[in-house]
Amino acid sequence: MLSAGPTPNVDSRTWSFTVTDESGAAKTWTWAQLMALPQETPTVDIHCVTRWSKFGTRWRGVSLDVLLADVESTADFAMVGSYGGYTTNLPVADLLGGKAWIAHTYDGAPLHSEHGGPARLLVPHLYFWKSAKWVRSLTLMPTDRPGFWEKLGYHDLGDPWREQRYQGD
Ligand SMILES: Nc1nc2c(c(=O)[nH]1)N[C@H]1C(S)=C(S)[C@@H](COP(=O)(O)O)O[C@H]1N2
Ligand SMILES: [Mo]
Repeated sequence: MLSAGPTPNVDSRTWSFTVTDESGAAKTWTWAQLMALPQETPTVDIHCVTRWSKFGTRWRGVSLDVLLADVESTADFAMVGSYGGYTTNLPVADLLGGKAWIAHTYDGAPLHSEHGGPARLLVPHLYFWKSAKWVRSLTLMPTDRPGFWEKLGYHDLGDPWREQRYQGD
């Protein structure tokens, strides 16, 4: 399970990322605006639900702490959306506190389109299906709703240390 559909052709010149809060207020960043924000270079281990892990992967991107700093919200959940239609849900608490990034660089090079370029969500402490490739939006939600794989039975949180692969794990 790598991509649920074809690789969408997303150009950084037209790419944007929008956060919408539970009142419907939206904030959008263009590529240039994303690049002008403080950047971080996390080195992290990633875990796919199909049991592979990759250790010490090197990324560069913007922390969700930065992107959500000025967003007025008390919502506990988020739905992340991608170019191409993929969605995945996760608790806001798992996006904050230095645990999640909008990543645009992998191993020192621009993120390859197959791996979500120009930018993807990176949430390494959860199973990798939460790390939406070709990321485009984040919608804050007072109550949890299932995303693409979650509707098909995958777990709403997906903690690899608790082996939360499927609903009920
Ligand atoms: N937009 C989108 N993001 C996605 C997926 C997808 O199908 N579409 N698959 C997920 C799954 S199941 C995995 S394991 C990883 C794979 O990332 P990779 O192709 O960079 O290895 O992307 C995740 N993000
Ligand atoms: Mo996966």
